[in-house]
Amino acid sequence: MNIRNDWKLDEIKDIYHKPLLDLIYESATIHRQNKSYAEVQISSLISIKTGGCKEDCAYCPQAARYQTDIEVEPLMTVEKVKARAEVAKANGASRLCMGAAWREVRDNKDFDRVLEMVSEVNDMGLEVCCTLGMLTYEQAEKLKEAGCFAYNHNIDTSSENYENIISTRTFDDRINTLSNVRKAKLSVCCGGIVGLGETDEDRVKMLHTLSTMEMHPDSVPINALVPVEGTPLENNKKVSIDEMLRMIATARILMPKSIVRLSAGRNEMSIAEQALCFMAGANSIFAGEKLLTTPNPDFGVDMQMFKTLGLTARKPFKDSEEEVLQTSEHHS
Ligand code: SAM
Ligand code: DTB
Ligand code: SF4
Repeated sequence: MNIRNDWKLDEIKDIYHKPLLDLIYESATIHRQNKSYAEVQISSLISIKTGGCKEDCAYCPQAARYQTDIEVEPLMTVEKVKARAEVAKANGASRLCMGAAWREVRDNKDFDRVLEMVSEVNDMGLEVCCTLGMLTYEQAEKLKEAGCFAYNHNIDTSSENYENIISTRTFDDRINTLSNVRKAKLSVCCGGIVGLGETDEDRVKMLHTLSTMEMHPDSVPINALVPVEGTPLENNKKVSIDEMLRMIATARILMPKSIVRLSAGRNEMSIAEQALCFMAGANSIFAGEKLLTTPNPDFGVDMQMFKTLGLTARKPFKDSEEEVLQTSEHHS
């Protein structure tokens, strides 16, 4: 399969604006060239440090400056994280993603504790992903050494729209952390949010940034905004299914080997709507009753959906020769 990093904005625009069923047919055709198109990777999220964040991301219930119902909680204990990881593993998750409401990682005792969590969860046979805010190269290396597999750091929207959503850091700060993550040979998880009030052009530009990276992100989460009371975006219009489908299908066509994750927003979607997303090329979800702070479908409900749709849960990369080959091919 030909992987391109030289997509032009106009090409992406043409793909994104195709008649919806033509677009889905095209992305589904590409998706089906991947042998394991019916396998869906399951990630489970834990908020290891909740609320009280210094940043002003307009969508985020964890930003200290907005009056939301979130209770600020200190960094979890390693024991508690392990217990949560056991539950996720028993429920079929192959990856555990630990999220912290931090602007950036500091070299202190808290980071040491996160490194211990990473190492313990890795020893349980789960792929570990972290999302902790900005990172230096040295910190990315430490995570890698501790057994971290992937790092999530979203660009969220187009570079042009970024300052309308976040003022406490820049788009380039984001890109800089992503390059530290890549350099430390962590798997890169990077995507964005639909429903922030962005235009179609912003969406196309965001996909352009992702698909023209020297190496495509290994996974691309597409989140629908979960509007939370007290945040500046609390009254934003609900993202419609055709908008999610356009994003997922275009991402699948542009980045054929990447995992495309149908991320936040599934709680508001029917099984039929999610089925279309899988058809269009989504091959990963966040499972478990909570995302970081907002509700998500229960494991049981998702397993029933998998059964109905004939989907299976993907094993951790490290358990599967085939997946290792596929990713190293992408990484070379
Ligand atoms: N603090 C770290 C950071 O911002 O990178 C890690 C955690 S942060 C909550 C991870 C991602 O969650 C954000 O980049 C954003 O894409 C997503 N997110 C946060 N709040 C959201 C919401 N209300 N709806 C959809 N996605 C959201
Ligand atoms: C991502 O792209 N989405 C996840 C994960 N990466 C960290 C987070 C979604 C958060 C939704 C709002 C909440 O639950 O707080
Ligand atoms: Fe903080 Fe991350 Fe929320 Fe922004 S998205 S306010 S950095 S927790």
